[in-house]
Amino acid sequence: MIDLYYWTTPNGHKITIFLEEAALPFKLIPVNISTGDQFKHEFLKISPNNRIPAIVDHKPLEGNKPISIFESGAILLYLADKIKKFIPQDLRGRNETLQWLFWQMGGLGPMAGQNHHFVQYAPEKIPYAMTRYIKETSRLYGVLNKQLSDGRDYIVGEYSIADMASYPWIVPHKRQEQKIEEFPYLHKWFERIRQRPATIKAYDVAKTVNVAPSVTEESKKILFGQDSKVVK
Ligand SMILES: N[C@@H](CCC(=O)N[C@@H](CS)C(=O)NCC(=O)O)C(=O)O
Repeated sequence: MIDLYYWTTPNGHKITIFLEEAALPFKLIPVNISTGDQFKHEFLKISPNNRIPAIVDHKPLEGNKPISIFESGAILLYLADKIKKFIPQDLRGRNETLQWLFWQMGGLGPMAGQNHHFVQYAPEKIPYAMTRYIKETSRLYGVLNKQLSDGRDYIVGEYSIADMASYPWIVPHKRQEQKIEEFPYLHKWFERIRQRPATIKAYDVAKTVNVAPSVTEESKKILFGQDSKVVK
């Protein structure tokens, strides 16, 4: 059994998408990041960066001791390696998948995250910051659109953890001030993933965990006022 420490955000959705695709049984443990659950001592032992998602696998392939993993990219890779699915098994396919997974982790995720921050949440409208991240998000959409432009259905051909990592960060395309129809290959890819039964199930799970998702003034203080004291 896998314990999933989860909240209903793009990085959380990555893992429910994987687990639903793989039909792996899991126990969902909500970590409400709007109320500060991510700073609890027990959670920090599993996720020292005070961020969701994290997992504990009670039945790893090696040994009897449970293994805990934080960072969504590391979790996706661990799970894909465990079941030998959603990552090609040949050298070239595996490395292509890792490049796009790292592209999401180091590029699309953080840049779209800053876009969300400055466009939706920052208390002041800072035109330079907003333009910077809207444009950078657009550039990254362009990169993904080009990768998909040779007629392939998914980022590395077959459906993989690179797609599962990227899709949840394209879901808020309107809030990111992107016109998805201007990226035709990306748009078709997005619809293809949106309609997969496992994707639908993963987003249905989210609705049961967080019935009224909203970022309040109180939660903004928790989410955006952190310094090193929160992990002491
Ligand atoms: N690089 C990390 C980022 C995780 C992350 O930023 N998680 C957010 C939700 S999407 C979170 O837990 N935020 C809690 C906080 O900011 O205190 C990953 O991919 O796992």
